Amino acid sequence: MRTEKTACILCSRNCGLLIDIDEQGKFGKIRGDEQHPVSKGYICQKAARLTHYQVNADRLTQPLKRQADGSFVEVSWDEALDDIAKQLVTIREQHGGNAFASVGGGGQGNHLGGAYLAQIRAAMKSKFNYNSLGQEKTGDFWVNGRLFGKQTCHTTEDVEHADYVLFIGCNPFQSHGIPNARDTLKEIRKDPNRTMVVIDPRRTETAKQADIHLQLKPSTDAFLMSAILAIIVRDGLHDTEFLKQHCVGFEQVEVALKQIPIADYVARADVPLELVEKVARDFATAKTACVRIDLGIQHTLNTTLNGYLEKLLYLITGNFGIKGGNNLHASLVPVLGHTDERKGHIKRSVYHQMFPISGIFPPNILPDEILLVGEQRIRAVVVDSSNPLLTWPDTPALEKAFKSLELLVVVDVAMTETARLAHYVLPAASQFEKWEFTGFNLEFPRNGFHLRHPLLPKYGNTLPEPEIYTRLLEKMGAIPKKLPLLANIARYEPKASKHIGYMAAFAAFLARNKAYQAFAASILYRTLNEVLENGAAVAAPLLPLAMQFAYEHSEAVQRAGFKGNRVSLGAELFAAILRERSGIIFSEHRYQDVWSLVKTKDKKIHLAIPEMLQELRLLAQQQATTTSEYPFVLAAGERRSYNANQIYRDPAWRKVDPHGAMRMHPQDAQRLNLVEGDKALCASKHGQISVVIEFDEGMRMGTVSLPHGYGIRYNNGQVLGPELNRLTASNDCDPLSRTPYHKYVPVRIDRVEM
Ligand SMILES: Nc1nc2c(c(=O)[nH]1)N[C@H]1C(S)=C(S)[C@@H](COP(=O)(O)OP(=O)(O)OC[C@H]3O[C@@H](n4cnc5c(=O)[nH]c(N)nc54)[C@H](O)[C@@H]3O)O[C@H]1N2
Ligand SMILES: Nc1nc2c(c(=O)[nH]1)N[C@H]1C(S)=C(S)[C@@H](COP(=O)(O)OP(=O)(O)OC[C@H]3O[C@@H](n4cnc5c(=O)[nH]c(N)nc54)[C@H](O)[C@@H]3O)O[C@H]1N2
Ligand code: SF4
Ligand SMILES: [Mo]
Repeated sequence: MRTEKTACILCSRNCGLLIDIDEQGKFGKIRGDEQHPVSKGYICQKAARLTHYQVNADRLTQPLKRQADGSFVEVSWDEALDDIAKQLVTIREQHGGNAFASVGGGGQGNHLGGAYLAQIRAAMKSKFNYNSLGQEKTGDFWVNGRLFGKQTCHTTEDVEHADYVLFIGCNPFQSHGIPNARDTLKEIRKDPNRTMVVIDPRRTETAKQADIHLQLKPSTDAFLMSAILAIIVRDGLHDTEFLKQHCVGFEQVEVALKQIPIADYVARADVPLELVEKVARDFATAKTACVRIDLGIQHTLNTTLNGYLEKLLYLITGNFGIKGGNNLHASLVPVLGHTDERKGHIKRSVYHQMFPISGIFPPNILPDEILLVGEQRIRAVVVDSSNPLLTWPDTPALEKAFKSLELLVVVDVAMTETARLAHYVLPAASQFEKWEFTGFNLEFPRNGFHLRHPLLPKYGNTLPEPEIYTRLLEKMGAIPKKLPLLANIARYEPKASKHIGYMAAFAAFLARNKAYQAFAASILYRTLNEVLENGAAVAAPLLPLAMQFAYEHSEAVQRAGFKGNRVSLGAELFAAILRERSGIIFSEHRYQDVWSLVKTKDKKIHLAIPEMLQELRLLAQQQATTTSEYPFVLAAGERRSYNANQIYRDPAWRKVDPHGAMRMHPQDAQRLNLVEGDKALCASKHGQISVVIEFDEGMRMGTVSLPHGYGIRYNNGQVLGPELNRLTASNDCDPLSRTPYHKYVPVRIDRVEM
């Protein structure tokens, strides 16, 4: 038995883990790694079950090719990749870059493969990067772009240190998303001087710990948040000094807020006015306050506007750039790009003429971009680390679209519902069999990074994604098989130089060979392979990123304990990343540094966003969309104790909730003549699924919820739990970001007679 260090791959927190592994490679006890500089030993109940991810009946071991009759045969890697390369090149030559899209490229634990997948897009001359961030967070990123100058400016919230915390549409007790969530919540609850407010239609596990719970009507957050903002401005509680010094455009915002009919909007949210007045006042006057939001406002009506109003809450009260407030953070790995739709050269989708946000296209439009464009359609798709057939809106539309493709390749560790439609299924090494990391390093002022080492030998005939995509690029002729000059420099460079000489040669090489710039990741990988031990060269794209980061943030890196000048510091950082098995702190900023992370030219926050002020004006006209035919609002995709996206496929991992039950208030159930455990039919305008009823007094009347992460056919068997996205439709989405209204699905529920 040995004990290895790694991290949990089930949510964006990536808590550090210690896993006992026996001689056969079987996982034993799993516990938190106290030396992990961010999670410090914290874990939740989900991590202990990771053996079900590592070994299960759906694990892929061999490349598979689909036959005419729909069955799969095993093929060699060369056979699969030769044919895929040939087909991709033909499609590119005949139809150009519009004919290809990538889907996914990283999940909750794995972002390394995505850097390599991006090269396939480049080789295909395509800009079409579709992934799940485009069905939750892009509205938020768009607002960041306008406020802070670039969509790469990503905000975080210092819940751990705030005196007053507003949780809007998130349930960190179950979904985490903030450092050591349950401990952090407990600390706030225990401290009489700190206040926790939860705004959520359900009395969630987090709401039960809160000082105040505003159990609003679903989808009315824009009304409630604008009323809170209006109260703050009416009572003169905004931070005029902060606004004068750091912001422009407040005057227009103020005019808009002064027109908000406060009592009317609070009534629309159906929460007590006095309580809202109190929250507004106490939030604005708290010494430090921050706001944490998530899908509750991102998967419902007014998605992008909600993001704007949420940010105004902390900005107009000056809770930005301080301990206990909301802040921007620095990133080592650029998960997000910047794409401003106002610039003419932005590549839009062909059918919807949709622009990317942070470089990402929204899943909602993909079926149409495949099915409705004729000659200009998307013909080939590579799916990586995603199971869109279950997780993207409108399963039937996506199924039809994927079935019509000329080439669908799925790269996954497991046989998924999406993989079953593919022409080729390529087996990836699991996240415990390869080098991995994520770019979910969202902390400020201290930010951490964890490169995980492979813990287990090769499983079957699997390969890590960097190897899969590099071989594919070589077979497509995008990069040569060997670059002897660079490899030689790497080999003969003195070890003490930590690759600085190599990087200089590499930069010179790319300057001379511009066509190779898009393939830098694979070139680094291949040419450093001989000098980095144990296959660590797959992580070599971190070397230039570390160097660039250290160059830009040298003082923050030095404060984190690294020595060197602006050039050598990055090499030191990379060496530490490779060495430290529990991860590292790579930057330690000061709060005032937040202004160096703002990317507007004048370094001010631009508060007035015309599109958002216009939406705010139109809000008054918004009508509810439930009808007598579809009287309930379904939150389609709740986070619970035993769901974790689609990462666990074997249902044996769950200790509770085998059916993924529909939660309903007992009085609603009584009216429908339903008792607990009953089967019912849940129908939206677009589809219907069967559900099992569970009572929950915490549900608001008239609302029901179903969990995310079910609907899987494990081992090609029966569907287990709700296939949520049979109920959702591609065009039920935010008009600006096109992110879906998963938390606002009007449904009817009927008892099934047995
Ligand atoms: N256990 C578990 N944890 C997870 C995941 C998982 O699958 N399982 N997935 C991870 C991922 S990918 C993500 S993005 C995060 C998401 O994390 P969260 O967004 O925190 O999780 P959800 O439960 O989807 O939604 C949060 C809350 O929104 C509320 N809500 C519904 N409608 C409305 C509304 O109209 N207004 C407001 N204010 N609230 C509303 C719901 O009642 C719910 O409590 O979780 C991550 N963590
Ligand atoms: N109705 C509804 N739909 C939703 C949501 C909702 O609340 N309601 N939530 C949405 C949200 S917030 C998100 S983030 C998405 C998530 O949905 P997806 O984008 O589909 O991502 P995951 O569910 O994380 O899927 C992970 C896939 O990666 C595979 N995988 C695991 N490890 C590796 C690896 O190392 N390499 C490769 N190649 N594959 C690997 C797993 O087997 C699995 O198939 O779902 C969205 N869909
Ligand atoms: S699921 Fe999230 S919070 Fe729980 S152990 Fe894993 S990374 Fe940590
Ligand atoms: Mo997500």
